[in-house]
Amino acid sequence: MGLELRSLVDVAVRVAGEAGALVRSMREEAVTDVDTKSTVTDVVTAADRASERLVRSLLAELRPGEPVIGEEEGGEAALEGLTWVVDPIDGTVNYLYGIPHYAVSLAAQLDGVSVAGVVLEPASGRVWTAWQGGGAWLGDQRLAVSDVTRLDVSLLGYGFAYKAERRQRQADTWAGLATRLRDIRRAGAASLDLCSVAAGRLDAYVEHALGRWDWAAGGLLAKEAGAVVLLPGEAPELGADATFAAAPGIADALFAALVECGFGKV
Ligand code: LIP
Repeated sequence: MGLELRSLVDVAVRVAGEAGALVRSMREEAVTDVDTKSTVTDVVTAADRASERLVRSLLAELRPGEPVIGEEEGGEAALEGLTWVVDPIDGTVNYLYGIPHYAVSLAAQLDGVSVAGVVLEPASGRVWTAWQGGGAWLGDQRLAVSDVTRLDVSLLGYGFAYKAERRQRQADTWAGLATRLRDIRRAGAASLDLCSVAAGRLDAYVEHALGRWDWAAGGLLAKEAGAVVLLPGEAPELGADATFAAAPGIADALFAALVECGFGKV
């Protein structure tokens, strides 16, 4: 199986690489063709759509018959066998504003569990990869989570919901949490936040309301790098749609602090 998973990573890297090149090349035109989805701040550009179309077309050629779930065109997971999960641009708001912190995220899932994946940064060229049992990598550098053991010196990545009323409740939970941490970072791309946990650039990351495409590749990277990872539905105390990834030395303390500060009720 190891060889097969490695070959899935190679497919993902090739496909995400072509989509990333397209996204980077068409930004000037793409940001003039913007729509919104769930709220006026939840944007989708022509590049998001073009990237997903390209990913789907390439996968149909390279992996015929395997279903694809994508942020812009949806899709259903296969009842058996492999499903591909794509976020054609993760960090779309950053892309729109010209902030070079966005990614193409592509993962292969077996029965809904990620087994291989890539998070590719078109702006920097950085390629993050992982496969089940094969570790997490940035290029050819093997990744490991931080060895932090104290919450009060930990750096937490976070994301806010698009819906304003939920954002207010999320902000309210910080009243109790902010004084217990070193600091927070809100970078705007879930897949890259999870990669940062894998690389020890963040000690933990939490967010509500992510799509499968947001966490499918990054969650595998964080887990393969040694993080405690809880995906939506796995930590009801943090909320039914919470994603949690933390270095093992602070995972329990952070989980308890989040619950105590009402994170699970936002
Ligand atoms: C984004 C996530 C981010 C979250 C944003 C948005 P998108 O994904 O990566 O963590 O806070 O609200 O969901 O929409 O750019 O693919």
